[in-house]
Amino acid sequence: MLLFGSTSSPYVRRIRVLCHELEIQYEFINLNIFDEKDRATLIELNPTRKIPMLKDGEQVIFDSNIIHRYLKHTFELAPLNWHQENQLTLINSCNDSLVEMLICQRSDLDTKQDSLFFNLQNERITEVLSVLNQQVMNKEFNSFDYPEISLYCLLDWIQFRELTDLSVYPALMQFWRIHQSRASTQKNDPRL
Ligand SMILES: N[C@@H](CCC(=O)N[C@@H](CS)C(=O)NCC(=O)O)C(=O)O
Repeated sequence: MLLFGSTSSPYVRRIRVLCHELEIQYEFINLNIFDEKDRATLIELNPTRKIPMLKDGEQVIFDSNIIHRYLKHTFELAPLNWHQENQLTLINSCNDSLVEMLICQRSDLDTKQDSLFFNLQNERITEVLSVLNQQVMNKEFNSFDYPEISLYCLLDWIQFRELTDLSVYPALMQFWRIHQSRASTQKNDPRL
């Protein structure tokens, strides 16, 4: 299996951490999606033009969440329950908004301005992080399955890119610190 992605993407990293935890072998193809040659590879394989994607023989799977489902199905592992699916939706919504905001910043837009698009993203990010903080306090992220892995990758990416102040979410900070020492997260640290 080939996993196409970058070392910094939190969506790609989820799959790398998951494969490490489940001892699934794969080859990592590191793409810079803004480099002309690598972008041609991206476009050829994935019309959504987003990473990650997985190639297993002739089958190409787009989107980290579908790759997760594909791997669980292929290796006959238990799917997520509905509560975990909702946790994943929370994490994805916050992650997507932060990606959009980062792209706006890189497009030299003033993301601090009082406008509908930025206000909606900021509201979502703040609200979801506080719900996730509460869920961590309630011990609802207690194993290290895909929702916990996705949460860790989101938090570590926020810290790495300095996207928002996590110190106001003490349970999230503690969760982030605890999982930093795992071999599966250390091995694909985007800072290395
Ligand atoms: N829902 C997708 C989101 C993937 C995503 O947004 N990836 C970002 C990198 S972190 C990307 O490829 N962005 C390129 C773009 O937006 O043009 C997934 O879970 O795989």
